[in-house]
Amino acid sequence: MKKTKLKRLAFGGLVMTVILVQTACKPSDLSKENLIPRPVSVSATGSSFDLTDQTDIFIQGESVELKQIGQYLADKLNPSTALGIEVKTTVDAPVPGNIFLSLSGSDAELGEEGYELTITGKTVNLVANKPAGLFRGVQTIRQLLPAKVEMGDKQKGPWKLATGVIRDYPAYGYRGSMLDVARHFFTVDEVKSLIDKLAYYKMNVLHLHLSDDQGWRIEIKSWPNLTAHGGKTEVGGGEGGFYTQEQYSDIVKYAQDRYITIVPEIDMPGHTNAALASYAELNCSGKATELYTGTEVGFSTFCTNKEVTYKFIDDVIRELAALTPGEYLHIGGDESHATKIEDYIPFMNRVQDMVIAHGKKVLAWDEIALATLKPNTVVQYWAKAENAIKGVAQGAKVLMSPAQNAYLDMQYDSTSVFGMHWAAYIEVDKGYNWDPANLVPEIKKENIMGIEAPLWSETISNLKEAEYLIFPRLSGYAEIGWTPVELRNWDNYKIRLASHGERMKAMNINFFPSKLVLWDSKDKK
Ligand code: IFG
Repeated sequence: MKKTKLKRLAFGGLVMTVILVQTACKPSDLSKENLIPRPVSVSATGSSFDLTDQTDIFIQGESVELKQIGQYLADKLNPSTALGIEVKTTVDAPVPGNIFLSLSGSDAELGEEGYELTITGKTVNLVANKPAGLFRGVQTIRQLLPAKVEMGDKQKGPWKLATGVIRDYPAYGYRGSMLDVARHFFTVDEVKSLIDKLAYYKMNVLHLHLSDDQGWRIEIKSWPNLTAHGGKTEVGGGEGGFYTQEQYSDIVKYAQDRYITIVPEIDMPGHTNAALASYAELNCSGKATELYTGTEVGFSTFCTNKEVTYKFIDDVIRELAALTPGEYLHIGGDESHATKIEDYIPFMNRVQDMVIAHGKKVLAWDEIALATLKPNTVVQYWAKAENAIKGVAQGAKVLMSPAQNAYLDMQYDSTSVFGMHWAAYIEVDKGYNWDPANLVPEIKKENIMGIEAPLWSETISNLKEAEYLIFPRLSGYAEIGWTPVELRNWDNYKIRLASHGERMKAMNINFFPSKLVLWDSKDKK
């Protein structure tokens, strides 16, 4: 073979080798990772840390809480990586090649939920002021690994983390969603599955709409017929269901272990037919109503001028407060079209006092601003800005859930199978492209407690149908609640969202494949 040909072959082989070496240890770029919510600051140093079968998670000290967070991460990584990552304790930084979780009280800017993640070729160091911050940082670590890390069975590596430093903390302290378990009942496992996904996107509240015209879903021991009778059905006439107090406490703990607070809602004085059907004395007529399986609203009301009504409500609030570690109880107050305003106002004033007497703060839909708001009552803006503005005028904070931007039961477009469109069609871009602090001029950032995206369940009846409405819009609301508005824009977000299609698939989420997003067809990493 002529020398020149041999030389050409050798050169070709050399080129191939260089390309292979390059690709294999292609320096990664932390600033190009598709994190949602987008972090406050990312600085890349251009190399990578390899998770190997020698990698473990070390926590500083013996804290049970930190061990739980370390174990949570190990349990998320081991099924797909099969690296057998263990949680170990240490008094100081571990040997290189490991992940290290520690608390420092000294970084005020990070606040309660912020974290600093420093990744070098040798170590992964996650620091926060509080355990909640470590837990939020753990979600970032998950998202820095290839999407297949979320698979439940062994996947091919390598498992690399791009190196650099991420400093991150949320814009708002209340970042949540709501699940209406009254129109259609959702099982404990379905609620836990939703909690897992809220955690992945750093959300920290799940509001459970536990009672309405079509169903009462939480056991109240002093009024057992509420669930025995009022929990028997649901929209469309299905078998309904309810949570025993033990099951509700199981949900609360599952959420708490993920640094998510449950906010329970007992809607009143309207949206109360399930209770009125369960106890005749709660009706002004003294006669129990029939169970209702339709989807009309505004036709029911507690009898606001009977003392037994307030005895009932106090018993409900007492039992629910005892089961709820979170600081808020939600008392509804929406669409009380069957309650005269002159009865509604004293009713809502009196119920606020009951909630406070049981050691909780009040959350309620924006109509409550027509009453006299107690000092810590928060107004949840859903329909009428003028109500929320009245709330601000009374010195209340506002929880932003504007139906035309944030109602997850709104159809994406006119072809959507599930949902309604009385407020708007909300495609993924419309759900993302708004700023709570600039939506209503009279509601400024300092008046806003946070954001919540409610899912009403008139048109859905199981988790897969719920996921179709919740995702991918939820990650947009999570970013609105977490990321500074100056770092948010649709053109940047939709690229990051495109890579989350693979992540949502890996997590078996039945998301709506919006045509506005060029979904990654395979796991690019
Ligand atoms: N408004 C009602 C909900 C539900 C919703 C459906 C609120 C606060 C319409 N009240 O939203 O019960 O029916 O989109």
